[in-house]
Amino acid sequence: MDMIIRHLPQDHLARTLRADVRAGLGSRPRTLPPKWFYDKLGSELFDRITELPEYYPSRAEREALQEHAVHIAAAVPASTLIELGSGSSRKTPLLLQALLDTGHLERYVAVDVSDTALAGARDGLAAIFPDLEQHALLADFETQLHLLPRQGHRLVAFLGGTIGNFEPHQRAAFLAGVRALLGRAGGSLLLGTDLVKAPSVLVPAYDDSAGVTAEFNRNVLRVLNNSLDADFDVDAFEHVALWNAEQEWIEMRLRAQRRMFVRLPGAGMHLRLDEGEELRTEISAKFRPQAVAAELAAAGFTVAGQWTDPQERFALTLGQV
Ligand code: AVJ
Repeated sequence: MDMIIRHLPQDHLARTLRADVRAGLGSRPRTLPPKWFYDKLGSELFDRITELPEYYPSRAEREALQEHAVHIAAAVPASTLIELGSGSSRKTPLLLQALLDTGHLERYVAVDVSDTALAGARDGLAAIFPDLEQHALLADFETQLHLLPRQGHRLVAFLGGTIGNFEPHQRAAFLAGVRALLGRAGGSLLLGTDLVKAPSVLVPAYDDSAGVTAEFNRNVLRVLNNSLDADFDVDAFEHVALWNAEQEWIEMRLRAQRRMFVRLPGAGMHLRLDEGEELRTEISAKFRPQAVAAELAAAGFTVAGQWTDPQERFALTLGQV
């Protein structure tokens, strides 16, 4: 069995972090891209989030896969499954089993920015599928799609609703990038999207009563402290989750509870924050099924199917080239 973690352009992630922090914290509203949540602790906190009673998306997507993985597999003769933002790959076995059952699947490629998540996922999958050829790619799917493998009939899976972390213009660029990657050889994209629903369900999913999401949110400041030698007083920030009804996305923010001066030597900058000033750390867009299909079509995909969990909370949409 092949089990490789390729650390591609060695310092790519470090340079991207520095550039992201300079651009995001240096402009208004101040933002940080959500990909930097996922160091070892952040990945563990996210896994705990997926088990919270309020955080329904992971369970809803799992139910959708349980019911429909066979339908997806029947529509795609994939020999290579590439999963973007694979994290702990907890739901992947459902898809892998269905694809293996069709007799076409030869390999699985996990792509994530978290090396600890990749290593854990690889070991977990090897225990279930000892004969599966696995590859793990430590890479940023937003900027490094060109590193993905080119052999075989490729099914790119982008699950979990992670596409909701992109702003609309980033989303269009990303979908066009996947479309370009599949090129003339063709292939498919399976996209998981959380669906618009009542704010009374959405907001608690991002502001749980146990405070795990608050810790996850604040952890991004720890990542900056560790990677950029910054001196954020992590506990001086309050977790905020709100529903932006106009944009139809959840926003997570960190609100400074006092005035502060923060040094970020690794990014060559400092920051003055007023009391109450906020950093936007994540958007998590929620979708309408028709709009997902339209965005895939606009990026050059033919929509071959769309499935949801029984309660219609979460959608899986299959685009083909
Ligand atoms: C992993 C990006 C899908 O947006 O729901 C969970 C991350 N943030 N709780 C999401 C997250 C706060 C999650 N994704």
